[in-house]
Amino acid sequence: MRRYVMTGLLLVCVLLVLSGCAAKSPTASNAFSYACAAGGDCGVFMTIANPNNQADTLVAAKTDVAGRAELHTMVKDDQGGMKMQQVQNIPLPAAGSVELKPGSLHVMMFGLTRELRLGDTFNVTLKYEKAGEKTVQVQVKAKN
Ligand SMILES: [Cu+2]
Repeated sequence: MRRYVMTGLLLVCVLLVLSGCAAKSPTASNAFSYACAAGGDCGVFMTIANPNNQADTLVAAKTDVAGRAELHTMVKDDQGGMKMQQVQNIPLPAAGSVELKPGSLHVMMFGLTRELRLGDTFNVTLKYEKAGEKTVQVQVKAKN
């Protein structure tokens, strides 16, 4: 009897440890870009949900279809318009989500190595401070 109780307790402990330690990765969904010419620059947008009760941070992005990728946001310029500005990282709140969307935060790809046509898909690898690297598939959509 005592053995079963001990085994049961052990199992509960293992489950607690697993649920506490096996932090889930942030997940990016609805990743999209617009059609872009080869050699051009192109923004990538998506929603990133962080299911963990610990904050994480998106620190970098890279892709095979561009020379390099940066994290960007949009800020007001001196003329009252908007301009893109590089950010060092994008914070992901605990149990929250961040939307990368036109006119706001985005992943910026510079020097496309190929044309991105409507309906194409390509991969972008996101690097999180805690969760490490995760690859997301991006769909090339029409601008509405
Ligand atoms: Cu940009």
